[in-house]
Amino acid sequence: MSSPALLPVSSRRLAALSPSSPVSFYPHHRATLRLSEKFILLLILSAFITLCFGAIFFLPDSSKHRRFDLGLQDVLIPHVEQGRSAGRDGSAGLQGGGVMVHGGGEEHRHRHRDEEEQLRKMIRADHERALEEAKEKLKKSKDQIRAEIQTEKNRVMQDMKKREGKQLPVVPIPKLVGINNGDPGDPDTREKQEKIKEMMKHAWDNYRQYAWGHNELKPLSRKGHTTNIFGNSQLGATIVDALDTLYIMGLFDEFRDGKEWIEKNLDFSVNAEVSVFEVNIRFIGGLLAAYYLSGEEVFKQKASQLAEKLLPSFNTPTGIPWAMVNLKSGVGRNWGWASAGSSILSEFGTLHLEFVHLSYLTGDPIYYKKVLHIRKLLQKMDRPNGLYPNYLNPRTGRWGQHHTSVGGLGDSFYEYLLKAWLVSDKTDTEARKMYDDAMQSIEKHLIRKSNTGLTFIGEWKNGHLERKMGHLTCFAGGMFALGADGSPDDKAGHYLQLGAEIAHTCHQSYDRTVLKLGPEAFKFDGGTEAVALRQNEKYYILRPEVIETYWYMWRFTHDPKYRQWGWEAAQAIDKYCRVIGGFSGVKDVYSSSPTYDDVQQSFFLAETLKYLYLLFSSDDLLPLDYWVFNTEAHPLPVLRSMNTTLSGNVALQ
Ligand code: DMJ
Repeated sequence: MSSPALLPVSSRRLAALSPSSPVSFYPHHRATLRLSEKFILLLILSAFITLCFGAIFFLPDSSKHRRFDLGLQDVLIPHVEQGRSAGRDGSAGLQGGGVMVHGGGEEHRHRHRDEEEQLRKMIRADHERALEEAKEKLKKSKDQIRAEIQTEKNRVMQDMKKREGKQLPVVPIPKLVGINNGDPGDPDTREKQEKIKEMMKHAWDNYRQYAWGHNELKPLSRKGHTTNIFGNSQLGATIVDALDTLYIMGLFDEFRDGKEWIEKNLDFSVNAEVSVFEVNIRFIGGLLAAYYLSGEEVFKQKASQLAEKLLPSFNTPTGIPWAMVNLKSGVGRNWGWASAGSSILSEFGTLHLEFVHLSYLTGDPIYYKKVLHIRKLLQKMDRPNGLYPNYLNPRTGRWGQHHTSVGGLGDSFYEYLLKAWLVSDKTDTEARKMYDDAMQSIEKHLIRKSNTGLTFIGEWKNGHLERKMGHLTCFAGGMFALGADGSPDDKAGHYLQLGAEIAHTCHQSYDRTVLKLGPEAFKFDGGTEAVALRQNEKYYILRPEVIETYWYMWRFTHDPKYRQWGWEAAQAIDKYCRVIGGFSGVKDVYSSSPTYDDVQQSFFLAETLKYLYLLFSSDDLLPLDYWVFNTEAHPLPVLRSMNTTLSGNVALQ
């Protein structure tokens, strides 16, 4: 079939060009011929294209593996390289050096498939591991994220408040320091007062020289010291804790030095996990007291900056704060040693005074709401024998171990119930009622008389009374005296008497030692009365509680024995705890040649020396009608105008 379409191109061209050809006379016919030529060309072209596509799709594909490899190349290559190098040093690796090595033959293809399979498994395993890790991280950071969100919320709230230009309450500056700076009047007492001031200078000057900016001083090593309660960061705890004592004693140059350090160096945006309780009582309490005494704004600012940093610790399912919080991340947690992940009563229950003042000064109700929430929660809970156990789980809201103490782990919770009432100018009757109820149960279950008639406060542990009293418990003498006025059924005399009895017992714990300084804990078992038996309870670390009780008892009774007992303690401290580089705790108060612990605790300057100084001053220096001392002896004024806004019965909006 000689169809024109099948003529060779050259013949077709000739036919078209030849003048003698019949087609040249019939133009239409000529056009028809051209069209069929085009059609043939098109056919050839499409056949060619079809051939090409066929080749692409149907011919054996040598690049098939390559396309698969490329899809995972980013993931595969590191493994291949790994396989190669592993193979090189002879250790485990991919046989044949990995998938990128290709060869011919069935055997090779098999090996190739195995390697691929192996790689896929590795990749799957890697992905699963990465996924698990990511999940874990996500879980961990949830708390952190929540804390950060809360901190941010707080900041925004604060900013809004400021922008609203809300009128803050006028700060009441009650009689700050008394007439003639608390001059006691008689020369003998004045001399004692001066001696205490000299001891304060010795403690401060050495800290200033050897440990400036550190939390505490090591008076024998003459260098800085810190503990985990301050997150092991240098926050100048001694400076902040000592400020108001310096001010009260009229040591104004030292006070100015401290203020300057705070202005320039005290920064709470540090990656430090601190104790919420300790930082509250020492730093917030110390800064607020310094502010109220001196009127210097910087102290108020620093106190509220720190308070904001503590707020994330309340982000728990119950609102009971964690014991510790990281100042930077806001992540909180509890002490590892606390029963079943619990928070500690004396820690979450010792925030009220400072937080009420923070709300008062900043105009932000958040602080007050946080502590009021804790109280409301405690009120609702069942109490075994009417006693508050020391441990409470912040996740479940359930009590931990049933252990009750007016000493360590419980102490200042009771103190703050009473002081919440006092700081509210006695309008927070809810707090007073809780205090009175608690005291009733404590008297019934924990307070006993020893064989020789010493009144002591024991500890309730696992269903029985442990006849042991801690140095820390000795503060309770002062608390009973302070709470006597206003007690139910007109029992003021009874509580004042109870305070006197505790003061007497604690004095005995000092008097029965060689150094005339009290041990950390003492027993009332069999023939033992007010004496420590265990070696690890014989130390004295410059604690204030016994002297604190002497001072309250002095204020309420003016019985000269309290000044006498206080003077005995001051002399013993000066004799046995004073070293060239400051004051140190001692390890055994029953030994005539005691060894030192080499720590000058910040509370020695905040509390022990302050209470001693006040004991030898006139009553108009920080009168108790106007001031309430926080548990670290930082005086905060009674908020007389707060009765309608901050009493326990009125919820702040
Ligand atoms: C102080 O930090 C406070 O008094 C606290 O309440 C318990 N104890 C120490 C000093 O002993």
